[in-house]
Amino acid sequence: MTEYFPDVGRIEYEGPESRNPLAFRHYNPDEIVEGRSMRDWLRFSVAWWHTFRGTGTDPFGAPTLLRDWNDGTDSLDAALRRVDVAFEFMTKLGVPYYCFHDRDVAPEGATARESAENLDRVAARLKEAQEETGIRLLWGTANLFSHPRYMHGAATSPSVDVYACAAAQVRKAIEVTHELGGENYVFWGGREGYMTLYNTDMKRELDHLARFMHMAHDYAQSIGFTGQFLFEPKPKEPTKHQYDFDAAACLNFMRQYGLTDFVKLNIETNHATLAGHTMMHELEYASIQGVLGSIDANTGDLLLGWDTDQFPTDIYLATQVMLVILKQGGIAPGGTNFDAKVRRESTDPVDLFHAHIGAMDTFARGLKIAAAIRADGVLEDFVRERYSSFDSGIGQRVESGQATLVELEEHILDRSDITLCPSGRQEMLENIVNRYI
Ligand code: XLS
Ligand code: NI
Ligand code: NI
Repeated sequence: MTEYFPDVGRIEYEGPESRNPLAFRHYNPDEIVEGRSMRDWLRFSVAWWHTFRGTGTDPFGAPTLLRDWNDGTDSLDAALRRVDVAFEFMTKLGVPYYCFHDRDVAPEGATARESAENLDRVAARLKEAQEETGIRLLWGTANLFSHPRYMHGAATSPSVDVYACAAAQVRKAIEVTHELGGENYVFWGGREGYMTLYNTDMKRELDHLARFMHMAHDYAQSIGFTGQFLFEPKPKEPTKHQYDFDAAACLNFMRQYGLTDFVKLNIETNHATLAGHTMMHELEYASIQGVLGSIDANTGDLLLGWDTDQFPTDIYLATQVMLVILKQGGIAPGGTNFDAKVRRESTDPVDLFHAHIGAMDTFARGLKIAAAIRADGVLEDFVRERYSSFDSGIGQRVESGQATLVELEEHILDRSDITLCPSGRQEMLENIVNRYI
């Protein structure tokens, strides 16, 4: 069998002192943290589209990532060959999961029927490769944004024919995800939004999108797919305003249309920052409402205002992510999917290894640091103390719903000793977190 990465062997854990760039210094899959292995906390996944289909094009330039396995055609042969490439890569990396869009793994045909047949051919090969390697599918999804027919959206298209094309694609993608034992199914509304309200019936578009998701769930149930549905927020790009703007907008939509019983959120770092939030904010917001389902781990660039999808290397960021995930008790059946691409100047296949190794080590460090912070209880104790006036007396009556405005007024009416509450101690807490980094 052809080897596509002949110069790279299995990536091993060598510990923090290692100077081997093709080894893990922190990700030690069997190491136990808070009673669970790193592998199980982190549930890493490789994104098929970026890693095996990425070409390095940008709006100004042609492909720079010229891979042996991408012959420039979108043939079925190339698609089948890519399965070998991917499973060699993922096996050497030691990653337990992968994710794909239907069109990443198999070529689009002239009709929906032909596309479905192509997908079946590749799925059969994916299934074999999964069985040979033990690598599993974290989630599948459908690409409802690349084809020109989706220029006005897919489940929010003004054309019912286009809506039906999207339905056919999603039906098939769910079926294949199910066949491959996928643990989740993702909706990212690539063009589910608008460019101008002058031509848009927002109410009808939102109604149609919700109907679409209900139909997807009905279909999933009819074939016995019990995986988790995930909705992925993103504020803009490609459209000017996406309906799935951020966690709050998604959750409001899910509640309005009765979707919360079967849909959770897949939160992506670069999308959080594009929406003007931190990743930690989005995760915490989703988690406290019981809808944090999975993460797309990447990062944006401080100076670039678009979705640069870079590999995460920031230890503070990973620590903040893992603080929320540990507090939630884990993220399964979701995982940590590297929805990230190497820069177009990183032209060698080995750069794909460097990128993933760095990202996995960054998250492993984030996990260890977050666990250490939690073990000492430094943040938790401070926060608990900060709200302790609500633990008893009238504070407790507020929380249990017994207190009234009149009673609260009486509580302070004649008092002149109301202080500027205790200090928030932000700088001290930042210094404490730095002790653990
Ligand atoms: C694009 C999205 C996409 C989804 C899957 O910005 O992040 O990659 O994760 O369709
Ligand atoms: Ni994503
Ligand atoms: Ni993205």
